[in-house]
Amino acid sequence: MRLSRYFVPTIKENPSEAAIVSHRFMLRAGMIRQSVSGIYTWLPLGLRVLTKIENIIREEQELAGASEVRMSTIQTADLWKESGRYEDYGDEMLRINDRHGRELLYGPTNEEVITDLFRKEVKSWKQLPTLLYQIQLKFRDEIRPRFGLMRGREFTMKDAYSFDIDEENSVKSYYRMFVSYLRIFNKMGIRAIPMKADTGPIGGNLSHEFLLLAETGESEVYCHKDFLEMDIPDNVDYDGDLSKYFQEWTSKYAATDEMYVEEDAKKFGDDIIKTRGIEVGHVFNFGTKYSEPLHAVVMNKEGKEIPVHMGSYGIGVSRCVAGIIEASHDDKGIIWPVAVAPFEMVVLDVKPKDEESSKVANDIYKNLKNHKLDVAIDDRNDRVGSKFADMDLIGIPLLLVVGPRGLLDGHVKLVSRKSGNSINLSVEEVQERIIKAKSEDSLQKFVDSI
Ligand code: 5CA
Repeated sequence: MRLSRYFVPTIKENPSEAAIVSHRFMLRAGMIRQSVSGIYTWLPLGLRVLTKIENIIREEQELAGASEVRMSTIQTADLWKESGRYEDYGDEMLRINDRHGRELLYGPTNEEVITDLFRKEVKSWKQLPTLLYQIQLKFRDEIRPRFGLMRGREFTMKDAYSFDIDEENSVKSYYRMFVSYLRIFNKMGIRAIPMKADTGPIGGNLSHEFLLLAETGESEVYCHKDFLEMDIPDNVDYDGDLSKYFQEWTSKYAATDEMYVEEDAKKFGDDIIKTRGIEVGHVFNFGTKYSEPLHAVVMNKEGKEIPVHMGSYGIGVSRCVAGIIEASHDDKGIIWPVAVAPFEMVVLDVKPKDEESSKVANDIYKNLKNHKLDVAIDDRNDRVGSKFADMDLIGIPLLLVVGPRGLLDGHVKLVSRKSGNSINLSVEEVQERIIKAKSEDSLQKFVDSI
């Protein structure tokens, strides 16, 4: 990508409407713009991050045995009347009438629609377990949309739904998703800690929220400090026994203030830290809460019709973008983890008007692109100081500075956004090292080593 032809409307001043860091930087870095209160347009840079997060989720959900679907955003009110949630959901639900006066709504969540699909398609225990997920827009008419994407009205959610023959098997599906979530957040470059949670309007009695610790979080949390260092499940056999991971990650104390019980936390003494967190995911196991009223039944082995046991599993995809920024920034701008950065690296052409150095910059850019690097070239004819400031703001992990002065000495300069450190390398060596790191899938390690 050539930044001279790219749409990156960066802003120098702090926008007055933004109360938290992530909102401020997303506006300033030209990632999003508000269209109406709590509703946003994604600009190219922001959309790149969102898409990368979505793809990490896809990869890991498929590994865990879930299949992707896409339901409609508009739903019929009839299903919600059948489940008994239509009135309960209140003003957060955006209700719409079509030209025939039929009652529709913009989906705030999808338990009813997926259960309707399931009951029409699945009839026998032999077809279980069924695990479906989607990545899709939701609408909740929040009374106070705030903090940009953190609490929007329209937002992107990953929602998954599990269907099992009995309680025991549905808990197994719950563990699958639980483990998958630990891996998903880790891949995004953040640590989200599972905490005992209240179930709210979704219902059920087994539920965990995944919280990213950050001072700006909406929830107060109490968390054992060991969770900050605990190993993420690796080489997971999703058909094996996953309860060991669940036990490990719930063995010590972690709870949001709604669920906090002082006596339970006290056992861990000073190891409990009190801080704030951002809820980036929430998983629920709610048995037959929807399958009974909606009559989602299957034939069991004995030939008897029984309601299926269900769970639902959400990730606030757009909220993750904001959450990552809250967890990773400095006063100059965002510091993206490589896995979700809009570009892994930018070649900064210091003087696009200098034919010789500009050619070197362009050759490096093309070569790295051919080697599958997600690289852009900053070939804009701006002052170099303002280009550097933009790159710091946008938060590209690796910046390769190519200018006539360095080339005279035979080198280009590689800068890590995270540490601010830089190394001078020859044109050949810099490309070799980056290509090697990319091919070994160790770009983040490489960045951290600078
Ligand atoms: N049906 C279940 C799970 S699929 C459900 O809707 N769960 S939820 O209500 O907890 O939402 C799932 C995730 O969406 C939350 O953990 C949160 O990260 C995100 N989320 C919820 N409301 C908003 C909002 N207004 N703006 C941005 N993200 C939100």
